[in-house]
Amino acid sequence: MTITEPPTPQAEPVLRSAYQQSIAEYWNREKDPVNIKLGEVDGLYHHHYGIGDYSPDVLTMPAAERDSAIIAEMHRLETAQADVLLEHLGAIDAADRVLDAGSGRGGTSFMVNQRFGCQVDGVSISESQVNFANTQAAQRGVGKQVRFHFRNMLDTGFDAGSVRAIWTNETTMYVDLQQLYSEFARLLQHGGRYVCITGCYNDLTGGRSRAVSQIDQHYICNIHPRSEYFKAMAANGLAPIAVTDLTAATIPYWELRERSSVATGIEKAFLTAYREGSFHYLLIAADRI
Ligand code: GPP
Ligand code: MG
Repeated sequence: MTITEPPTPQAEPVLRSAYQQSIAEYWNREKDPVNIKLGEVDGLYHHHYGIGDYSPDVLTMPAAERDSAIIAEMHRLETAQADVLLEHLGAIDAADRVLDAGSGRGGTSFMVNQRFGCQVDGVSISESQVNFANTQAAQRGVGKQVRFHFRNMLDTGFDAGSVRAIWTNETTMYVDLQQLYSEFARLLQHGGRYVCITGCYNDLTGGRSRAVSQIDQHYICNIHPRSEYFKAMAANGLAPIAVTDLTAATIPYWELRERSSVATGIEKAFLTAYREGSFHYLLIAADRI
């Protein structure tokens, strides 16, 4: 009797569902001035929001300077948000490897590499974002240290125990948290740190408010309730060490954004959701135990 080898299993496709394909299409097409013009301020392209007070002077500047001053101020607040995320990553050595899960155009990855000198891998299901971010890495001269991959954060293919830290900067609303944290638990070294900044809805107010549903619809995402984060972390060996409610700190960013030339129309929904208490802007840092 001859034993035939089973055929080599085909590598799983990066995009696993019609839903993931629609998200990839959205981000492959996205060239919104609210992200591009802000990124052009200093070459750090973010895909997250801002925190901290803005300088009221930008609103009373002469018309010719006003618009670019507001854009620079919004960019400063977005970079301040990423700085807070970095402060929660713990001790990272230059020899460490870290993962940006949902890396967008690379802004947070470059800041982490600049601060810690470590190797950063970013994953995104948008090939346009991956190409954009890799071009940025080459231009910045950090192409050997900061690499972006067309991979799915639910199944990165990276080795178990290979990363010291992982962060998700406003990306978890696109995925199932149990699946995500099961993958993170596999990737993180014992004692490795996970930092999440997210918008989540308030379990206490009972389900998704109208404003939260509008945000979901705008970005084709599924905002999770606050409680879901802690359940999924606990179930996957991630023990929270810090939880910071950034809601009050992000409201000025949205107020400024609403008055800017790059407003996208979603500003009112964020302001309503935050002010009525149906939605929180949360940072959670957790250790892999
Ligand atoms: C995108 O940032 C962030 C999301 C799509 C996730 C939604 C976030 C929540 C907190 C619910 P972006 O910078 O690409 O968005 P925009 O184009 O609106 O600035
Ligand atoms: Mg943006």
